[in-house]
Amino acid sequence: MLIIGEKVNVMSLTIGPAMKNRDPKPIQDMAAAQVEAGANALDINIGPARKDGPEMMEWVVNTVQDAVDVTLCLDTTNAEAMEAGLKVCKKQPIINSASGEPTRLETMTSLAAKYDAKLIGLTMPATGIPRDANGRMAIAVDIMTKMAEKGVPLENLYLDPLILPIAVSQEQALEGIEAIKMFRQLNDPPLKTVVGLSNISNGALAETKPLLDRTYLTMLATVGLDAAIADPFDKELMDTVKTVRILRNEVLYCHSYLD
Ligand code: THG
Repeated sequence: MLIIGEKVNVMSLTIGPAMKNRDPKPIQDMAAAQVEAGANALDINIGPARKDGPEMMEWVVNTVQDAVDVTLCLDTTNAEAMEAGLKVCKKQPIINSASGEPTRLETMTSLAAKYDAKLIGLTMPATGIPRDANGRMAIAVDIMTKMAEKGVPLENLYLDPLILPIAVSQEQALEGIEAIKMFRQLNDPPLKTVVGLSNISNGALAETKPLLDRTYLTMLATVGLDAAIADPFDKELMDTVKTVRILRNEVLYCHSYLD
């Protein structure tokens, strides 16, 4: 199970202004602290960045790379900004993300081919949100087909069911689990899967958020989830991740496996 730290995010009250003012310190501190806390990769979320997207993404990627040496997951719908970031990544990057929307699917899969990047395929239709696991599967197949057309190896694809908040659409939590099961069956060896874990607790009370996140992670782990965009500063979540790695036989057990 791979953990992609979610905290370098333009929505954050410390990171947003630092991105705008090109102030490296808060961004580098946030990157280093997440890696220290156990993140294996970092999501770099600059939002839609309509104004100076390419220049902003290039600067943020270089800033983060000066502080840490992990895989970067570039999170923007702005194609020019995505390409500017991909150009300067030192390690094989992850494009976050393509969706079922035809222009975005075409552009992001082309970029994955051009830069030998991994790609998160968000199984979100051109309009609205996916209704159930079957709706998500149809988009997953579209994304897979486009990947094959561009010659991107399927092992570079992570399918994302798009997790919705439990407080808003309670019936969708199990559809997300079902989608992970079904995505894996699309190929042999199984396709890889990822979720934005904290989507599940978005809008819930602060005291229940951590419990919602780590219980859902455990349920997703049971059906084979490969990666999660998550909060590495949630200590109990990270202990759960370590325990999942032991129970799935990904890491050799020893009594002090939490240390
Ligand atoms: N799939 C993919 N990418 C994604 C998501 C996904 N990127 C964005 C998002 N979902 C995951 N990233 C974040 C980043 C930051 C926060 C949440 C998700 C965040 N949340 C507030 C916090 O922690 O304080 C709380 C928000 C609230 O509950 O009000 O900062 O699904 N491919």
